[in-house]
Amino acid sequence: MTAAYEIIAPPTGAAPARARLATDAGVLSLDGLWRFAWSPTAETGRAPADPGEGWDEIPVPGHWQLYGYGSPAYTNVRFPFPIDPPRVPEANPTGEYRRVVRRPEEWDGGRVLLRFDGVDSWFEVWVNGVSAGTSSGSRLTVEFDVTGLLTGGDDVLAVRVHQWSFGSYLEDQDQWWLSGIFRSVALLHRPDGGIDDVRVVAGYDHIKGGGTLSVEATSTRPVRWELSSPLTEVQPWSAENPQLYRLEVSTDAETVSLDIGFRTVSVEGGRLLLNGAPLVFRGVNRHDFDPQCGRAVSREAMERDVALMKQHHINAVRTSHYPPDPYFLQLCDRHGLYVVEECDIETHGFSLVDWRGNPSDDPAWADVYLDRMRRMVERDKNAAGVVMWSLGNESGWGRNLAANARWTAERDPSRPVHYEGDADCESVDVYSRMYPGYDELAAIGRGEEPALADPARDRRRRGLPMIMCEYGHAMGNGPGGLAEYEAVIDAHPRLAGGFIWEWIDHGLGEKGLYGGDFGETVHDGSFVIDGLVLPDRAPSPGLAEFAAVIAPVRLRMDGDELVVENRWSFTSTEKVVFGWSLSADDMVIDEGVLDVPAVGPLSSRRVPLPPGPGLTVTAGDIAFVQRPAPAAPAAIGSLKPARPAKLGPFPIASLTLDAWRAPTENDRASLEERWRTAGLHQLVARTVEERSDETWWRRRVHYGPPGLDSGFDVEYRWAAAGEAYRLEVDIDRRGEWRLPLPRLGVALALRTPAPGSVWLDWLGLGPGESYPDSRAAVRHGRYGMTVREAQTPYVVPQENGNRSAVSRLTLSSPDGDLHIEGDKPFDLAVRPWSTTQLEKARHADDLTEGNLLWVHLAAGVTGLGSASCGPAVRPSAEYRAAQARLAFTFSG
Ligand code: IPT
Repeated sequence: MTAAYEIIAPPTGAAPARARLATDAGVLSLDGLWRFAWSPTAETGRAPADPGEGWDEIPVPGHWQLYGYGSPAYTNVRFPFPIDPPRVPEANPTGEYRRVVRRPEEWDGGRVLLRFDGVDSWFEVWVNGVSAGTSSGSRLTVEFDVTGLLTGGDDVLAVRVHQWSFGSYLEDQDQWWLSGIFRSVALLHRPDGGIDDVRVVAGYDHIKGGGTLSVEATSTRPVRWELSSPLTEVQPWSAENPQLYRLEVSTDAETVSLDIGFRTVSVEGGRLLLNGAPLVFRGVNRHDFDPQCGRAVSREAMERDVALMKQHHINAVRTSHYPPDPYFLQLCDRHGLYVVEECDIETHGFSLVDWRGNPSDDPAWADVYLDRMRRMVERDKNAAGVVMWSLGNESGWGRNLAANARWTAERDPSRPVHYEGDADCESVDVYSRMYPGYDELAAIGRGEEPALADPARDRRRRGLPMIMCEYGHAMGNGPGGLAEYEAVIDAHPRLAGGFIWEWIDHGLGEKGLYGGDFGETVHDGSFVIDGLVLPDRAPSPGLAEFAAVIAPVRLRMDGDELVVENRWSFTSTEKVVFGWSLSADDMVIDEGVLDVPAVGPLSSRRVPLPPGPGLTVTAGDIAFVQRPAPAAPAAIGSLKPARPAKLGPFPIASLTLDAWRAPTENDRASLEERWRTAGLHQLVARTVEERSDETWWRRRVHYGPPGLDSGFDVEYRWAAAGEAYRLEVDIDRRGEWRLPLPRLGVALALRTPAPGSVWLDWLGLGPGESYPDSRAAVRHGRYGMTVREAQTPYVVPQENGNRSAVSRLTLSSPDGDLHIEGDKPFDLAVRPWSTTQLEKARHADDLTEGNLLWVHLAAGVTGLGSASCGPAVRPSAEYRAAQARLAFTFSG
């Protein structure tokens, strides 16, 4: 038995795809509450003519799984059903939607279209029980002509949506499986002689200056158009200066308007250019996502995304892995973001069966492929921000994708075509890779990538610019190593930048639920939690790091000169205010404005620096550079051996060697196994000796893992110095250790009733967390926050909150203060829970505070890397010391 949703076919009854236009013709939103009935199988027993009285109600747009019908499920690559295309399981959850509509009386004559912007995954529409058509392509707009079906009175609109369909085989993106009418629905009046479609190509001639424009409109009546400025006067559009112009196109029946931007994208001499200048993506991959509403994202959420991206210097978005809500593209045009718009095609799960039966190369799927591409390109062809079309993601290669590339190049020669899976660049205009290592990226930058077998193809590919459509996997704590990527990009004009994977953690609900939390049997756990912002869009330290790495102005000190590098392609630094300040210890002693003559786009300039240590120079809130002053060493009185039971107001519960961390998700994919094999997580202590001499009370302890003869020899030396205490710790690695250590130092557990409320004040790098390969965003200064605030609430608890280059700190509780001063800068983490608690927790709310404050003082820590999908920690960011000495003064 074959169901309609198992027949591989483009929509039926659909009007031709066309551009999204603002119009003075009637538009009636059908968003709001609809009647709803859910069935676990496709046979719902509900008739399309049934108006659904007495049924439940559900919001449109929305996903039914988020309103208690069925449940969300997360898989990355694997299809959650057998690969048996185009067939899908009998258990095919189905939603019946009903709503009464009435054609507005003022909609005289003409036609009426019913528009759906997103329905997951296959649906049929009826008006008063008569079918208007069927459609799939979950993230693609479709319009049905319902003119003849509407009576002018109350008409029953019925939509039956099936969760699974043949289309699901093309929608295997790494995200939640969520169904239903999840984008807006509207009824549109199409007056006779109205304007059905407009296509604008607005270029910019950067040599002569001025715009070029071609406007094509589809109507049965004569068309006029008018631009808000003469072409000779228009300013070019770019992400740096997103200048838009209003274009009105009219007939005597309808006026539509478009906000257009003049820009020319080209590939010349192996480089990607915009208006003749280098186009370098400092971008992110963005899914439509909201923790409460899934892919039914509100306008506010989209506005927040764009505002956050702009604040963090991001200039580009790849709409992974489907066309976004159309409003998002309007925001990109308006606020300035370059968009690589991607088609709703991903057949990734076929990779697990060696791509057998991959729809991308099966002629039976050709029409459906082309229909998807066409619906994307036609809808968004006028968007200034869209600078490149992408055929889809992770769908292998085959003739249907090649045909889509051909069609697109013909339909829209103004934009290059991208698809990472076309590894030989047979049909695309840019070479694309995901998660390349640094060496591979540099080799491509130099044009030295391994040759293709076919010399002609090889020559062509070698002449193309290259982008990383995904890099810098932002899962959990990370990514580390972004500055190194940026340095490689900077060094090679062929490299047109890339897109971090990904923008937002897809954690659902308050708790940040991920794969498996809904009882799914097939799932990929927390692999869906890999964004630069947490699910509630709170920026993670990774976003701050990325912003600092890609900042459009870069400052460097070279002797007594400041080097100001302007990385904008079109904007000078004339509006940037440069400032300087001098601080001694933690006090600003002098500050002023630094006179930096305007630096033109893509150039740099040197200016003299004010002399002296403790210097900070800033370029607005875009960039900073520092020459920190060395911290003054603490004056210590004469020492007498002592064993403190208390430090300041805090009784000491324990003091131990600390060579472990709650593995990050990047550690899990790389170093964790080696660390565990070495037993770093379960060191056993044996006191070798305790004795006092004239100065110190000494305790020597051996720490070793069960079953191994390696370990650490540690000597703790305590002394009283007047009112203060001194602690010195010598750590020696014993035996064969060829591995980097998570950290090396000591952990102090201090008793206090409310450890999270303890106030932490420190002098060092901050205010955010930092690691050896993620410290571009932090600067030297004095910072204060509660211990609770010093934790980064990653959705999956893991190592976090390290503060580097700390020279001293104060912990304040209602009972008093404890000051800790290091002889040398150290790494600090202060937590209201132990490493073991952090390691065991699956969700943030598994972490509960007890009555211990954990103070981790380390000589060094290992960096983060991005091994969860990409390169491991670089050797330069590994902590490998064989010996360490730590020395602190504690005072109350
Ligand atoms: C890559 C996917 O394109 C992306 O959707 C996401 O799943 C990412 O991986 C990992 O989070 S594909 C992978 C084979 C590199």
